[in-house]
Amino acid sequence: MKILIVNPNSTASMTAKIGAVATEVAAPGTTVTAVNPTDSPASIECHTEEALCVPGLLRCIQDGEAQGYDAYVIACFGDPGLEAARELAKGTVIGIAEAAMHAASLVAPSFSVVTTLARTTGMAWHLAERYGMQRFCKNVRAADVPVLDLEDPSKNARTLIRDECLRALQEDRSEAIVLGCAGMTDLCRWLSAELDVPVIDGVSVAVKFAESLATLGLKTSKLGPWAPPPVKPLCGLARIAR
Ligand code: 2AL
Repeated sequence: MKILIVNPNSTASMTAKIGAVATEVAAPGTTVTAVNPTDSPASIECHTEEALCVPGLLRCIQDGEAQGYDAYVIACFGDPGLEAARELAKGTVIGIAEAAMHAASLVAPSFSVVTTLARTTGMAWHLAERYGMQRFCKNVRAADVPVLDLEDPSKNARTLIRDECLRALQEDRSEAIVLGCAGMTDLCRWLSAELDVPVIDGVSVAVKFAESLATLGLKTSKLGPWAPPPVKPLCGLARIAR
């Protein structure tokens, strides 16, 4: 089975980190490839950047279709372009926020999301609402760590995130932590040991959900809103096929 992970930001070091974690959790016989568009923002931490990453992300999905991938993971916590990607893909497409929130709801009565910058907390609340996860989500908290600081060991990001997770457990009284950025994927194991509660990394659970659904032969329904987009002239940025 072949799973394509698309990191929709253009930071190759983050893509490599995501690919390494995904490969570690994948079953024998599953090949995981992580890619990123080269024509998207270096990180995604506002609505504008989320919109700007989508054409490049959709090109990656189109390329994946041409290469016969069985399933896809969108590795950004805003789940940008998720439904558009489902229109283009035959296999399942899983966003890491939806995967992480659903997984958290299976292992704890409630969870807190710990994300990067405060301005992204509203975006995560919207997703919780969209996925019916609001009743499990006690809070969305920001560690005030810009996404690209996660790539720079001198920035002390892991301590800031750990401390925000501890505050979440004490103040929100939630029983699990959802990591609110794909760039936190490599911190999951360390944080789990530090906090002694379930810490959910959306990249890892999305890979396992994608793998499970593909194993069961489940694909994206093409009946209705996730049918392929109508064929019409597309120009400039809107050209998603190469
Ligand atoms: C993200 C993420 O997962 N990748 C990125 O560039 N921005 N999400 C976030 N809340 O900062």
